[in-house]
Amino acid sequence: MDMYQKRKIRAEKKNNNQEEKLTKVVLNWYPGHMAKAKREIKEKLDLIDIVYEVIDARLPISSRIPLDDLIENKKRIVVVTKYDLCDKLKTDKYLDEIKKEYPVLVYDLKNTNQKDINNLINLTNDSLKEINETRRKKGLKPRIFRALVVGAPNVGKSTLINRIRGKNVLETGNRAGVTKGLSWIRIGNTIELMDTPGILYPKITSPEVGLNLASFASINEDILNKEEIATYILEILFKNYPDILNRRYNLKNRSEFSKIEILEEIAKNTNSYQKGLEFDYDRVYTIIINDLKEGRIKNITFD
Ligand SMILES: Nc1nc2c(ncn2[C@@H]2O[C@H](COP(=O)(O)OP(=O)(O)OP(=O)(O)O)[C@@H](O)[C@H]2O)c(=O)[nH]1
Ligand SMILES: [Mg+2]
Repeated sequence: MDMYQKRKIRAEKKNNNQEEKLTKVVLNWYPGHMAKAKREIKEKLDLIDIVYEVIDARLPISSRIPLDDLIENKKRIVVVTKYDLCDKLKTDKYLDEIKKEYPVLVYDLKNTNQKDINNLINLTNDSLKEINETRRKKGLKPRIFRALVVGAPNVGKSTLINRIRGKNVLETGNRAGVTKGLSWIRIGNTIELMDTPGILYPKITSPEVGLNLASFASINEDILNKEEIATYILEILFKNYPDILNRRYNLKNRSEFSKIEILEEIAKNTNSYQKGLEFDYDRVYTIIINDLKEGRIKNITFD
């Protein structure tokens, strides 16, 4: 082995180690407000009749955070948001699995109508009707039902509540950690919903789950390495949705994935140059990440 080869291997090793470390950052992102939110949810659990588990249609596995410890055996409805952005064929297969355990409702929260909302309200009232039947038998007045809305960051929990309420009463935004505390929102005189901050596990066990959550802005972008996330997005699109990728960035068809080649082509086609003729890769990473986040790249499911 000559010196050049040795140096190349050493450089590759260093690169791999760096990537490993970066993924670890993603896997360990667990800000204080999440731990606090979980504690507060636990404290309020006695008040809760039913849980809306909110998941992102593009991540029907990765955006499902393990809830059993948190909500114990409360009744549950799985609410799937961003259905307008997913690969419906793929997502529906996963949803069929979830349906074996819980009722599932899908939403495009950018375009909801009253009928969609009523489906959730009626399902809630129906699932809980025994509560008021028992009360009636005891001569008590019916009481309001309380639902906890819970899920990973940025899946659309607050947007869902705004739609049900028919008014923008909660702050929303396309980034992780918009909601910081718990709040109750009253819907008519039958249901009260509790909005909660997005939560994750203290340690995400699979790098793939971490990268998937990061790709859809469920992990605060300040801590992310843009190159790592953008490369991951390109790899998944190349593998599963080559036509969508090629169309978005006017790429030529290729049979093998080449990060450098693809980044160069995107840089050219998006006019991403630094001073002179150097490509501005940082700009390319941002373009890719934002295109996915803002839904300009759609009909995709990453799980
Ligand atoms: N296209 C589309 N966008 C959606 C849908 N639901 C929510 N969004 C967008 O997703 C982003 C996140 O929504 P939020 O309601 O703030 O999410 P959240 O789960 O409350 O987030 P945190 O409070 O940070 O945990 C916003 O930009 C919403 O407009 C949907 O069904 N389709
Ligand atoms: Mg929120």
